[in-house]
Amino acid sequence: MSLPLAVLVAGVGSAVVAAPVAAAGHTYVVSSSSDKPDRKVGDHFCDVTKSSSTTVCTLRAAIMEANADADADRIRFAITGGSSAVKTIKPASALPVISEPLVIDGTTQSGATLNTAATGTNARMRIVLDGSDAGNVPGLQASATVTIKGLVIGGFARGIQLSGGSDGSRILGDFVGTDGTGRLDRGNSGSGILVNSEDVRIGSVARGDRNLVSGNDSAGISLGIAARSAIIQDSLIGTKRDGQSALANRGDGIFVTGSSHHLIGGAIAGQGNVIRSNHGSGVNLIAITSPSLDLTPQSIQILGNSISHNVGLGIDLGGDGVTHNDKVPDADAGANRLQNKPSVASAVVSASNTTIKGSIASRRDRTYRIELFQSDAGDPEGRAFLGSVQVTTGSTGKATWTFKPGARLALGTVITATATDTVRLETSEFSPARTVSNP
Ligand SMILES: [Ca+2]
Ligand SMILES: [Ca+2]
Ligand SMILES: [Ca+2]
Ligand SMILES: [Ca+2]
Repeated sequence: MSLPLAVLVAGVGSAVVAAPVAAAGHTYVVSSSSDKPDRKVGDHFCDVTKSSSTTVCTLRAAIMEANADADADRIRFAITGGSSAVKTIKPASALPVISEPLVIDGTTQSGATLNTAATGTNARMRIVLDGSDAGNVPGLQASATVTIKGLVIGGFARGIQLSGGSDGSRILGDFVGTDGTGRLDRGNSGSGILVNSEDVRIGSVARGDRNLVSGNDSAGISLGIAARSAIIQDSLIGTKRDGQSALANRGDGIFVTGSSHHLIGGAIAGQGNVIRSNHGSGVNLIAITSPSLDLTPQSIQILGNSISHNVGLGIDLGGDGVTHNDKVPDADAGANRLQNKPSVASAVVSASNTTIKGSIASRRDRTYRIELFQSDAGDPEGRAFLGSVQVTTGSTGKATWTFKPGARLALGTVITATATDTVRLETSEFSPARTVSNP
């Protein structure tokens, strides 16, 4: 694509030229839940009929038109007919791979609303993509930058597949692997979401962007070997729409194979995910190594999440169960460089407050973010984020820390902690649990 000269010289007096962006394109409005193809691709007119007086635009036809030029297009929904407020699109075969920049926005359908709830999601979903007739194919697959918003996607091989070329894509306010109510299992037979591109964002601190990724037969979200710098925030992974009842993904909640520099959750309130009840681990980091290849996940921050009731570990570095700490200077190799976890030495209640004390032994002269969590008895993960403290190790590579939660914790509450290296941006597994006791 070439830009007009007027665009390139805009901003007279400045030597800086803005990065080229795809030209604003067309908006295609899906009016029918049928699956017919566009009748004449490339005329910027989404229509599946021969009639000159009637226009019928399907999702398949709209994607075909959007793919026909390099402009960044939008697909909106105004489907009429049928008795239900929820409109279900059942492709009879794979939809076209999205090959040009595109926004597909299911929240444009009448009656759809974004989540406003603090916990769970109360989003009203109105557009369902049902893969039960499509064969073993992905629901939406992209090789260009896409925003996929406000859609329910279930019953496919994978719900959403972001392949090479889809850098910068956004997955916001979607239900992947459930029905439109967010209560029933309509899992995709593989991962709910598979990412193999860079700078992909799944959810954000905005409540309306909260995704529900549950009921899938493999991982909820899989970050594959070609992924880099993904951000996964404020999404519900393994629960029903209430954010609590189990609707497990049968693999890990988040599965990272051989890719690096991701942020799962975040240090700002509202960025954490709920990762709960999955049949694998909550977050699992796996290296892919061979004599000619070293794809070991590094620089993966896991911050401020609620991780609980998963069958495996809350966080598993290496996919091999509990990884034990090595001695200072924590030089062992592996996923997240096998960052040592902190130790919680005591968690004691008085009449008015709770004091948690612990230690870390890792690299020398390094600052760590220690995150503290509250969990349920018998579940040494991190159900409720309590807060964090920063500590710096000296020349010994060791430091102690003290943390006082804002509220007094009940006797019997289980406390765990993680450590995140603030230079390498790598988070440990959860520490062994310590039960809150009397002094
Ligand atoms: Ca057309
Ligand atoms: Ca286009
Ligand atoms: Ca491990
Ligand atoms: Ca280690």
